[in-house]
Amino acid sequence: MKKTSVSSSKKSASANKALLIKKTKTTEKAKAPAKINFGGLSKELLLTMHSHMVKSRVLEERLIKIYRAGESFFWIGGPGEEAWGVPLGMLAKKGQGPEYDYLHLHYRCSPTLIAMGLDMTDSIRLMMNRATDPNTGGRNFSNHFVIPQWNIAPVTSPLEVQYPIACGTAHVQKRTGKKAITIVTGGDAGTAEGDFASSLILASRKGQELPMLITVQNNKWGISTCYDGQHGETFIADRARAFNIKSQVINGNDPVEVYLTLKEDMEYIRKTGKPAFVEAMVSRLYGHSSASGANPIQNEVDPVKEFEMKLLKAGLLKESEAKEIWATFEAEGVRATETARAEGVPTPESIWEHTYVGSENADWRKF
Ligand SMILES: Cc1ncc(C[n+]2csc(CCOP(=O)(O)OP(=O)(O)O)c2C)c(N)n1
Ligand SMILES: [Mg+2]
Repeated sequence: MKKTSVSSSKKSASANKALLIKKTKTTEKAKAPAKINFGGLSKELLLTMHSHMVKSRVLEERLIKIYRAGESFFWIGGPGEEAWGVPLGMLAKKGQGPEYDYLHLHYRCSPTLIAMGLDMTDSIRLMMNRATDPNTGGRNFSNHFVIPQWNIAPVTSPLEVQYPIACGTAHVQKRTGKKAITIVTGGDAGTAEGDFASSLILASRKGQELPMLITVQNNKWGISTCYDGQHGETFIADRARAFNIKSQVINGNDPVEVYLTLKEDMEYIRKTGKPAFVEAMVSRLYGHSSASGANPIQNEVDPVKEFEMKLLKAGLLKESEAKEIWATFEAEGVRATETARAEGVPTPESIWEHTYVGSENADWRKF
């Protein structure tokens, strides 16, 4: 009897212990970080990428709010290209002159510039056409940057002209021989322009190859024209392959894949002096521009949310930390808007500035 009782109390004690272990295991299991492959990138680098991506998204959504409030005429920008643009900006060798990388970007380049250190206020000054806009003195559209100190060539409204222009800076860099490269970005539809084909020829001539990272962000749309009806080739990257250019298609919504690809390609270009081509499949989260409504598009992958979810699941980021990151950038965006709002617009006479060196004879009425 005693034996039984001892054994039964032992049994219940061990059952309790088992229950406890099971409970702890279940709680631990719920909290246990998921094993996610981040390609060997450090936690610090992953969190920096995330922070830039959030900042860029918050900035773009602020620009859209400014447009909706009637405080600007037009919006076009980069929400949906954060996973592509941020690693690109982080990897570029920033500085002025041919010993640093040149960037010939297009109008969805805000993530790249945020990663390079762009101040939100300067983007908003451009959006609100303020005279204080350091890019154009308040004379151009949103996201049409030009930052000579960082080798950011002027973003052009005519599509694709940046590609052959980029061959020019790459040519100078080839002569300088300092392992600096030229980077060019653009959309899928624009590759129908002859300028794009010309750049592939100029970049790849045997013995005269150019140190260029040629890229296309394929969001499958050119305003309202879809990719499938417009392209005979399966991938745009296939066209680069025909010129013997190292070429690949990647998931531009995954910042880890983008970072690793670009790092490898940039090292290849710096080492060999030859071009490389990347086609990145990306999202277009708010449609083409304010001309098409700038409303969220539901069936597109949101690269910022996807990456944030992965970091949370892997235990590299806490829910509360993520909330704070978003809130901090929101507050920064509000302050930046208030600053820009209080500043003046360009004077009529300033239209003649920067037309010719020293503005001499710039006003045709004085000829
Ligand atoms: C030479 C030229 N042709 C047409 C236009 C009008 N336009 C502006 S954006 C755009 C669509 C571009 O699509 P894509 O190159 O895929 O870039 P995305 O806007 O999708 O990033 C067009 C046709 C232009 N700006 N320049
Ligand atoms: Mg497109």
